[in-house]
Amino acid sequence: MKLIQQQFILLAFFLVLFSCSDDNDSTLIEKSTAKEITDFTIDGVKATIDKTTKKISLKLAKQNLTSLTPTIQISDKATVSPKSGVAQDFSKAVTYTVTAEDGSKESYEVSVSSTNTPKSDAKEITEFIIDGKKATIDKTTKKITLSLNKTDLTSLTPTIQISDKATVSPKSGVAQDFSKAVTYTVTAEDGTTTAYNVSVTGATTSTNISTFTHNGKKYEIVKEAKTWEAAAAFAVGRGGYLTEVNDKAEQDAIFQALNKASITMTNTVAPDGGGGAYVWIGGNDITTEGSWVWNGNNQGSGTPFWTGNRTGSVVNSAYVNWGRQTNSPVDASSKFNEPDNFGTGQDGLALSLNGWPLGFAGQWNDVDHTNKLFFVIEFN
Ligand SMILES: [Ca+2]
Ligand SMILES: [Ca+2]
Ligand SMILES: [Ca+2]
Repeated sequence: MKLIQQQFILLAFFLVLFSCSDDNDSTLIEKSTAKEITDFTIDGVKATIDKTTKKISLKLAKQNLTSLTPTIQISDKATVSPKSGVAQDFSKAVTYTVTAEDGSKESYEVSVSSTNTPKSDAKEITEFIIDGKKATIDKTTKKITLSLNKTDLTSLTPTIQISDKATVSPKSGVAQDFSKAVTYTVTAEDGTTTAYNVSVTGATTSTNISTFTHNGKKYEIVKEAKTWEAAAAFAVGRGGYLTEVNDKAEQDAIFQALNKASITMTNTVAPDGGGGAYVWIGGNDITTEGSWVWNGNNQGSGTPFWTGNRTGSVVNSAYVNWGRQTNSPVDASSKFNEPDNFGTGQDGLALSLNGWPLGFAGQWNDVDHTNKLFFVIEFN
């Protein structure tokens, strides 16, 4: 009985052993659970793989991330989807799923970023200052306006603030002629541009301008030294022209007003005019030597009034008051000392304030038109 019992136990043991042997096929050759991404490389750059959070990150020195092909190493016997060697759009995060041999899965989130930040398109003028006064900047119309308490706007130096990495032309700190609108172009880092229109309004009256009238017309004596051309441009900017002296009455009225205008002689000297003090009036022979014209707005060809040098002659009985030895009325004979086109050339018509070796105060001299002199504006 004991033997049978022992045999039964033995049989039962073998039965159990045998029945277990079917399962042993799988438990002995266990399927792998490994499902790691061990290496993730794009363009030769290895990603950082966080094994805990399953996040993979990679920085590339390129801006376009929409089609990048990674090379992926994974655990033995695992598979990955999407596959290694297949391009993906990394402009957003891409999820890679690794499936282990045993069918279990792990997801990795891959984020690629660019070390190339895009070039800035910022191109604003944020501040525009002249003489400490801030201009008004209209961001919509790109118009910049500023009013200053001065009459001479021909050489003002703005200080300009612009967007980071942008450039502006003309540059900040460089003087411009604001007697007319000036366009400033701002170029962003990415090469795009914005144009700003800058208008400066000057004072309408000033201690630098004395006004008088003659024969129903208004005149201004401007006590700011400019070249003949700049003076003409300034006159035009104010709605007038450098005065055209048509007769003795007008000449006398102008000279009388000049004498009352509190002019500091040393501020309006023509060195080539015997070192005397002068003001510009509207004549010149800039275009053709010896062809003197009234052209006080510096537009068109002007009205001829004198031909030749000091031995020349008037055109169409025009009034002239060239420098001469005695302060006598104009004589038809050749007694003028001017115009003499002295030195390297003299093409601007100046009225003397204090006389010079070849003429008296009030008389005219041709002097270098690039001298900077005060001037007289006539208005119609
Ligand atoms: Ca006149
Ligand atoms: Ca000349
Ligand atoms: Ca001269």
